[in-house]
Amino acid sequence: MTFRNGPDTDRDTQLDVVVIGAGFSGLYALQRLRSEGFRVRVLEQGDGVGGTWYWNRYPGARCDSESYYYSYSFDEELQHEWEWTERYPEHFEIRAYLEHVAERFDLHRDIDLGTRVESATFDDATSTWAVRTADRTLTCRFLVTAVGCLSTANVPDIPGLDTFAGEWFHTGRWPHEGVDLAGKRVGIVGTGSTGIQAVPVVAKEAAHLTVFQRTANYSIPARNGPVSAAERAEVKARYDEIRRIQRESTNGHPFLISEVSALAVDEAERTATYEKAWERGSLKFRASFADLLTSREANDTASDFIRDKIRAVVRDPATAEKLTPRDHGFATKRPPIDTDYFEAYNRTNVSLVDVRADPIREITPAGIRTGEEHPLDVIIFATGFDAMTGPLLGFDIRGAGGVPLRTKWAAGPVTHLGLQVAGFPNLFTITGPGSPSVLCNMPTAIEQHVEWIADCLVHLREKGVSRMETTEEAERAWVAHVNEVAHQTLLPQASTSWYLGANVPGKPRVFMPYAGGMATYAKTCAEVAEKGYEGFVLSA
Ligand code: N01
Repeated sequence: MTFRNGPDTDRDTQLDVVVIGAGFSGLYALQRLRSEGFRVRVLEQGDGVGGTWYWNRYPGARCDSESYYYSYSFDEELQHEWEWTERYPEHFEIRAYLEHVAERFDLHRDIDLGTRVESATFDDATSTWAVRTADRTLTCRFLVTAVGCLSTANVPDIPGLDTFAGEWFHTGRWPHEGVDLAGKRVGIVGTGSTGIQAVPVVAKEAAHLTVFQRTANYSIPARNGPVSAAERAEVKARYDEIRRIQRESTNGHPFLISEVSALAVDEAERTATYEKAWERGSLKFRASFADLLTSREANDTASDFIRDKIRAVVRDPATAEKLTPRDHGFATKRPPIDTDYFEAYNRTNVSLVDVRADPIREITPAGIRTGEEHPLDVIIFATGFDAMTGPLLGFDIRGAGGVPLRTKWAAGPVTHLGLQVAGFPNLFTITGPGSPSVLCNMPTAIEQHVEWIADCLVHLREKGVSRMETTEEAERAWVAHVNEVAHQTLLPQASTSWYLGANVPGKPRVFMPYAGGMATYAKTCAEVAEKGYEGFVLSA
């Protein structure tokens, strides 16, 4: 049910918290904050809950984390009653799950769907936020952004797109009624996680698929399949342990990274380890050895292993060579997993264009022109997102003194713990830049943030604090730490990575997520709270 209020009702003006977004973060923020007795309103631009999963409905869209742990852990009954059907849930199953959560916890009564926030302005005099939508203004003490990290579609500015006679779509804004690709000549631009999921599915439906690849990518087989009753029972019996490992891990997954260096074992043992991980499938491949993300030499062993696999799968040697990544190491960009991605290039109706060697010059009414014209009926942009900062800068946030967040972040995002920005009191950013977020299984990162914020607001209420704001000093120290930690890894070296903002022309190159690991990060956040919110100024 959707509530739409007239202006100046009590419900609009006497809120403790406004939460922006009703995906994984916003739903849990509402549940948790409301259960602590706060008056909360959630504003969601989509016409349904689900956030990222409300919008991403492209062919092949499913989660790369396994279903049983890409889910909430906060409610024992919820995790025991929900039955996942596949090892990796497809988009509609995740949406069904989130809709179930919204129903189960009676969340809809405090969510306004179809409500896009246009601006949020902090009022110094009252220490409140005014949150404006198209038809009203809500006033709240605390503003919590739950806008996601990968929700602002990046459609490349290619000349001639408006002249294209066929249809074009961005994967992150896929039409809800679906797109009939049968018998069509389809082009997919982009070979990140999304493109790699879509290619094999589209290839089966389209008359012909042309993939436009700028950067070749590594991918590990997902090995998807149905979840058996026995597997389900086993997971449910072990849920406590699974959730504990998730919280104690680097990436929020229920496995720990090996403590053995890839260089400490001989080649036969190393290859056997990789083979086993390849056969098992999943993102766990990157946990095979301790130093895949810290030693170039160690990383080369994994990268070479996958390059060999690509050559073994793809029958045409020239295509295999084009598909072989050489400009970055495995997992230094977000590693995709796939179902028959490389195999798709063995089909007679799939062709590959290397747009680094043969760049896209323009889009014509008939298709995409590189050195030659590729005739197309449909273009699918799997070109990713203006990640992490895009969703926060997509509306006008103004902090103390009317300073726009866009100005504050002109040279790149700065935060303390990825949770607050100096000069923006009472604003909390769930999975903001500077937190583990996208380097982590998202629900694990989200739950930690929501719980920290909720505990913090309870503390402020108990102490009679109406204004909380991080200091520039704490922010500077955290940004320096985030950079230092990132540079202890190979991650900043992948020059085309969206972690760095490199996929969006003109975006400042800043390594955005915190690479120090979820467990370390959560411990730091807990210590900050224990020390009376060190690095934050609390005032009445
Ligand atoms: O986006 P990407 P994505 N001309 O930015 C190319 C998450 N995710 O949507 O690498 C030609 O990774 C670009 O080339 P390059 C996951 O975290 C999660 O695939 O910049 N090509 C690249 O190949 C993932 O990492 C799931 O040189 C252009 C591609 O487009 C994140 O979302 C599933 C171009 C974009 O790849 C983003 O993945 C799917 C241009 N002008 C995704 N511009 C889950 O399982 C860009 N490209 C939850």
